[in-house]
Amino acid sequence: MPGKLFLSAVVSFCAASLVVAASAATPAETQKIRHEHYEELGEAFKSVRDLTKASTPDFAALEKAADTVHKASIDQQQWFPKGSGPEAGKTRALPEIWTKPEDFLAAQKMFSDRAPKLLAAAKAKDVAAVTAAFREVGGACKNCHDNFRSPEE
Ligand code: ASC
Repeated sequence: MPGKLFLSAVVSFCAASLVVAASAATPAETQKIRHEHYEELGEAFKSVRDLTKASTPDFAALEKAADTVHKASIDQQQWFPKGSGPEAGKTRALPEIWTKPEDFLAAQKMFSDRAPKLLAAAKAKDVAAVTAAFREVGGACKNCHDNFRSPEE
């Protein structure tokens, strides 16, 4: 029935437009959202450290924080689309992110390779393993900051 077919085409078109609209952030918005993602990651990472310092750690909170860190380690590969560098506004993200994409991906992979260990240690309620994994993940944070982020002004 052509009427029904037309209606379903209209519905699909609208649905597709919604998807496009949802992902069409301006470069400045992309920078802002990226910044917020890293703030959230930093908070979660610091809470992992703080939670392990308690004599009786809150393991549920620890696992939640480690999970946030782990998810960010995967998601961050989507946070640097072309055009969201210094040309789009004030950012500490260095141009090398886009001019040396293989090196940047390797730095991101260092993080996503190490984060699962942190989550596993939190799930196992193994404080010593969390502390060790925290240090390793922190090394991946630092490696990327040293090579792909400009110093604070
Ligand atoms: C943190 C935080 C970072 C990393 C980094 C590790 O807690 O906010 O960016 O650790 O300093 O070297």
